[in-house]
Amino acid sequence: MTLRTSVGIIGAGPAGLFLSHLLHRAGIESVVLENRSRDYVERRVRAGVLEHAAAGLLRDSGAGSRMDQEGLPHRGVYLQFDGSRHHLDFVRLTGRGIVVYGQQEVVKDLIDARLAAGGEILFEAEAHGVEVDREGATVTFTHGGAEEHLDCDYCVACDGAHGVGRKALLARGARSYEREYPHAWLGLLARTPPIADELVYAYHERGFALHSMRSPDISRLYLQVGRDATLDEWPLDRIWPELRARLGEPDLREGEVLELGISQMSSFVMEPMQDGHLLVAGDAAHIVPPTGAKGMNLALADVTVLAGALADRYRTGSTKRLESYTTDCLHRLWRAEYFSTFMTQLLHRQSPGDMFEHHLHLAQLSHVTSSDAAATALAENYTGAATEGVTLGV
Ligand code: RFL
Ligand code: PHB
Repeated sequence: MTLRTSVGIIGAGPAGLFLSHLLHRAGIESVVLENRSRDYVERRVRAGVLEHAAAGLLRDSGAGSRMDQEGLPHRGVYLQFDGSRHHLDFVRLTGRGIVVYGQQEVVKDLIDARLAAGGEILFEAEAHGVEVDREGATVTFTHGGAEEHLDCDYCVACDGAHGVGRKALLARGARSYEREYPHAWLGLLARTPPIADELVYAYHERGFALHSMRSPDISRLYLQVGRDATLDEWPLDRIWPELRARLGEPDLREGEVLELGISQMSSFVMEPMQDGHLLVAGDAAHIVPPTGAKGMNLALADVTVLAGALADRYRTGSTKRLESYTTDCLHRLWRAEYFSTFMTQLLHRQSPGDMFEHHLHLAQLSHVTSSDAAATALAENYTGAATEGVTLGV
């Protein structure tokens, strides 16, 4: 069977769903293909921090009402090192804060909004390849055991770092600038009350730890582990004492573990992010290490830019903004890469036992927490690097 739509979107993560939502607002039809089930994508635990403007994009697009009720507005974060916790007050430093709201909640809200508006999302529909010509694109996918085709004017691949969109662009000559890190993050979601009112980024001689949260009784906790670490090496009776030690919280209460996993850290930026009628957005176009909390924000910002360009194309016939999509995004992307690398370097142990490195970390952290200039630079990036200058055009 062959389906036909204006914009074919691969991937029902924040990028693909928000794009479909924005296109609908602009009166442009789209179909979303997602290889997982609805239940799976709504439960997948990932990011948790929305920049001030990313929260504004969701709100202004009409998809932010649950975020406004249940999201946790934070003024800043804590940086912890050498046995003390220092608050960075982003609102005082920059006039804007962040909203802590789980990515899977954003995904649920966007799925609800699309389905309520009659939008088409095909779950368990796996894209295999994209053919592009001068007129449009065709996505081949499997759905319900049958091979099908989606013909569209434009294909936007929002299918993550391992999807078909990135592969197709690389095969067509796009470059990918890449970096691997010697660390990974072990993450757990646990039914235990948060230890602090805002996020705690903790640098410790034993390695980095992050305390985040989802609600007054659910915490999201992370530990720096080695790149090749496995869950077998990290049973819960090793994880909890390690969290207590690195977070300096001897009373951190063990709670039911709702999710546990290890994710490796890497960076890449694709250039260009488009070739004719094929475009990529979100993690399909770039990956950042999670320390800067930028990935979901970048995904929402990319597709906001793209939706504006597509709206122009359908309204006026002009492809000018579509053609400049990559250049309109790159500055923001590299700034987010730079900041995420900076945060990773600032907070992670490179060579355990290297006391020179340890003292450099302490010096850098005490500068950031004692100088308003250094703190403001961090706060500007934390609250705005991914979405700076991006406004809702549709
Ligand atoms: P997604 O969310 O990966 O969605 C891609 C979708 O495409 C589907 N797919 C396919 N569908 C059909 N056919 C195929 N062949 C397909 N191949 C793949 C997938 O099933 C999926 O549903 O990408 P998107 O939309 O670009 O969104 C990006 C974000 O998910 C990602 O950047 C963030 O989660 C990164 N991130 C964070 N970002 C933040 O902004 N703030 C944070 O606090 C934050 N913390 C994190 C993070 C990522 C983490 N991990 C797991 C790497 C913390 C962690 C631990
Ligand atoms: C999260 O809440 O999952 C989270 C917060 C901040 C980060 C990464 C992840 O830098």
